[in-house]
Amino acid sequence: MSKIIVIGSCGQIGTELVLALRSIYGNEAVFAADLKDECPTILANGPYLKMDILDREAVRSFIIEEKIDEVYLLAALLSATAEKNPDFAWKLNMEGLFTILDLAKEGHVKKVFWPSSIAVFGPTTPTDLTPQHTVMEPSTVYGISKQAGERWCEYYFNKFGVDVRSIRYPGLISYKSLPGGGTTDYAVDIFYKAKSHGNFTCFLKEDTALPMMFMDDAIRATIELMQAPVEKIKIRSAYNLAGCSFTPAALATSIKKHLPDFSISYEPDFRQAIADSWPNSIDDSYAQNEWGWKALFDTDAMVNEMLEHVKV
Ligand code: NAD
Ligand code: AKB
Repeated sequence: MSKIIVIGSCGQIGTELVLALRSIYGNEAVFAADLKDECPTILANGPYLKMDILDREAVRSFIIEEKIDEVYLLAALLSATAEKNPDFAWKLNMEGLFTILDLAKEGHVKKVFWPSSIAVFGPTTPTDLTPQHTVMEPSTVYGISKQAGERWCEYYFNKFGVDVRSIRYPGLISYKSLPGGGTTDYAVDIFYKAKSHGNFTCFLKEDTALPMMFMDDAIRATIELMQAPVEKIKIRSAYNLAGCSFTPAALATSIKKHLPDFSISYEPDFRQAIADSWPNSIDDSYAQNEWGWKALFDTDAMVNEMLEHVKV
């Protein structure tokens, strides 16, 4: 039975990923690890430890002593937060990755999951149905760190045989935990404001289309990618992944089908420039063809789930 650690477990993805992995591998087999002192109640069904991914020696000791087989490395600064603190974002997003890739290179870890993002694309990338292989000139520190991370993952696979797997997640939409400082966060906040206030002020312009995905699809994709037979994983940088794609105006229209009095207004801020540099939609045919990926939630299905489950 595999022993697993999820580092950055208390964030938007980690919370749901830990719960999903525990339901497959057993509660005791999946360690949740994060900077936070206390284990959040939602993750109290299994082991939790306080861990700073930047403390390379502590991370190495734990993983070696506990004989961890698989690492999911989620700790990072996201796009909007990273722009406010670029030096630290670069340090956090890169150093943690090297610590884990080196452990795998030395044979202490069998498999690594490290997420990339649609932020690897930039203003010169084709915006509609962005292909897997295309121009990538990211203009944010977050995107630069993800692109560099992808290159290093591929390098460690080619040179050292490290079994590292990755997805370019779109903006993720969830109700079990809140997003942590991204440009796509509006697409979660809108549901809380729609239910509590009946109106929402969006920090992006109404016609800003972005690739998005409901969290259930993202968690399923992550687990399917990690469970896929090694010969099916031909891309060792990161796979494009598509869920749904919409503008703030289109999302508001979908919400209004349930809440007819809902209204939206627009006050774009610095995140508009980040969003403008990212694709409108993604071509994920490589993920579909190589390991059988298929999204289940379109925009209306995601909106149904969010409005049903968001608690205000
Ligand atoms: P998040 O900000 O919600 O969670 C990150 C977690 O990492 C937090 O709980 C934080 O406390 C923890 N953390 C921060 N610094 C740490 C450190 N030094 N040591 C240990 N833990 C630390 O982020 P998320 O949305 O869950 O994203 C996880 C990963 O997925 C990131 O790499 C992110 O770039 C990537 N990603 C997320 C999205 C998305 O829409 N959520 C999209 C694309 C890619
Ligand atoms: C962000 O907006 O920074 C993230 C992402 C798409 O990587 N949600």
